[in-house]
Amino acid sequence: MIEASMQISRLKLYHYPATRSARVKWALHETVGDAFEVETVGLYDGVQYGEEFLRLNPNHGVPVLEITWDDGRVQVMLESAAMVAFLADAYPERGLAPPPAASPERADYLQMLHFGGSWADMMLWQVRIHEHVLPISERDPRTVARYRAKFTGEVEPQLARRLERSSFICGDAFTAADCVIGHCVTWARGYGMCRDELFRAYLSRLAKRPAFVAAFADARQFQPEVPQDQPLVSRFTG
Ligand SMILES: N[C@@H](CCC(=O)N[C@@H](CS)C(=O)NCC(=O)O)C(=O)O
Repeated sequence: MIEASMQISRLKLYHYPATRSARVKWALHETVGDAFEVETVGLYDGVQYGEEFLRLNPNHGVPVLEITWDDGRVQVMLESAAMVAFLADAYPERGLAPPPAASPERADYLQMLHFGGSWADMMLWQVRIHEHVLPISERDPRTVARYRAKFTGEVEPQLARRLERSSFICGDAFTAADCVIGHCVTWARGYGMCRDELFRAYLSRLAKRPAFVAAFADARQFQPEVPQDQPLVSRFTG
């Protein structure tokens, strides 16, 4: 049990440029500035399947957020959307989330944060692994076509309707839900989706935030295609 009075004494992010860990890096910059540690995990080299990393995260992925509490306890979180929500609540003075109470604003914020982190993410992941990660013999063009159509036909119009009405995904104020949805939109655009002007304008609003710039400063290191001779290809479980 974590008591409400406990303080965070150290935060460390296990990261790989432009992947889901960039959502968390962005939320960290929004909340604690540069006061956190970052370790880059060599995903394409298969470091995430090594014994040491698997002890940290049996799901062999980034992000991992290591939280050291002021009593010395160390805890890890393994889900990016949960980390973003946790950081917004842990630093309420940053104003990144409606207060955790029963309110329409809180319900809408949680709805969009998780819509990005699970529903939209699931479709983007299928497209990504079947276009660029799995061994070529295991890639399935039908899966790509199915989830591209589902994303553009179902997800995009829902996001677009919101962005027609307001500057950010939950209204005219930026929230931590934008760290997740904004990341999904950059991901989708990298795969040729979310091409409407309204998505470009949304990203340019997000890109004015210094925390966004800091979080994505290393994005150019990301190569979408995992070369077939990289250890990741033979070990990847999807
Ligand atoms: N649901 C997890 C997914 C984490 C995940 O799959 N991360 C990918 C990068 S975006 C990864 O590290 N994959 C490496 C692997 O599975 O080998 C989250 O959102 O944090």
